[in-house]
Amino acid sequence: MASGSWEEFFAVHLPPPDFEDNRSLLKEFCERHDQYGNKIVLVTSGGTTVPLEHNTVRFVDNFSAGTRGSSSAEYFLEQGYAVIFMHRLKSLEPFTRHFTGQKLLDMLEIQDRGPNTTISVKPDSVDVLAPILLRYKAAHAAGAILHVSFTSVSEYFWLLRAACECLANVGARAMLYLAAAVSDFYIPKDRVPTHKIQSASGAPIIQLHLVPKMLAPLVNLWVPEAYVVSFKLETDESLLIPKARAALEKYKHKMVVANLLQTRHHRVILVSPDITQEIVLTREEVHAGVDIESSLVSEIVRLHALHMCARGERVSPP
Ligand code: PAZ
Repeated sequence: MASGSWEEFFAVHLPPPDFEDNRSLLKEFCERHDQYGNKIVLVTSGGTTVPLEHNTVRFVDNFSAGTRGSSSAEYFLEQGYAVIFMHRLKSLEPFTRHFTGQKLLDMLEIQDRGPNTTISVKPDSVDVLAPILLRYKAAHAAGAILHVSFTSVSEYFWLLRAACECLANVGARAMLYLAAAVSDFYIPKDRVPTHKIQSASGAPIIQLHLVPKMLAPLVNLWVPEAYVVSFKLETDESLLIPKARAALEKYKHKMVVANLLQTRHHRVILVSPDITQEIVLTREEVHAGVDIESSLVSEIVRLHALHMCARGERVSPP
């Protein structure tokens, strides 16, 4: 089934309730950093949902824990970028991603003395916590990171377009790093029932429609000067590079980072019109907990600098 146009999508799907607040935050953030000539990256992270009911009990989800996006955001901050971190609510976030589950509580010890109870970090955890806490505090004190969140695919598109509108003025100093896993299929608003689908009515037949491809207006209309990096996730190796190349050919953006679900944390392939470059972590690096995003972000930052030079922008060191 053919997808409707992106204009139609925005006409039919209303903005989320907190949209104007987020738009103001995005505008203030971009204007402040633009004023100082800073580079700004929009990192999208996590998966979008497609609700099956307006009062949503059930939804179709896209797989992504948010590891790629949250880790990359930290490396962009290290490289001197201002970061808009646009993520799926409750997916991994920069800095706190290191302490999921019980990890943070396990690093603490408590001296239970009634009203004089004290809580402290265990001596052998200080070396782990301190460097992350220092980077977190520094990023927040400098106002270098803005968090905005989405859940459904339509919330994602509204935020994406609003962020692009703010980044348009930043020109070639803006980068879009689109690591979120965005639904390819959705149910048009007028076909979504208001209330929970009842099993008593029998097994529902749900027809999904194609989501319009937002990369086309994004590259051509919304942020034509920006350095745009999209991601391609596949599970079949034979499709990975052909599909990455086809996306570049179709949307004419700067780079596709191709990865396979099974190996995404230790192998990525950077596909641009001129090069195909693989980054692979060694077994030792994987064991040592090295993030592949460290090398990935370094390489993309280098290519962004070339893009800025080609457009006459001064490249400031991190
Ligand atoms: O968030 P995560 O680390 O679990 O996964 C990252 C990823 C595989 C979702 C990302 O690298 C990616 O490929 N995003 C684009 C997905 C897509 O093709 O829609």
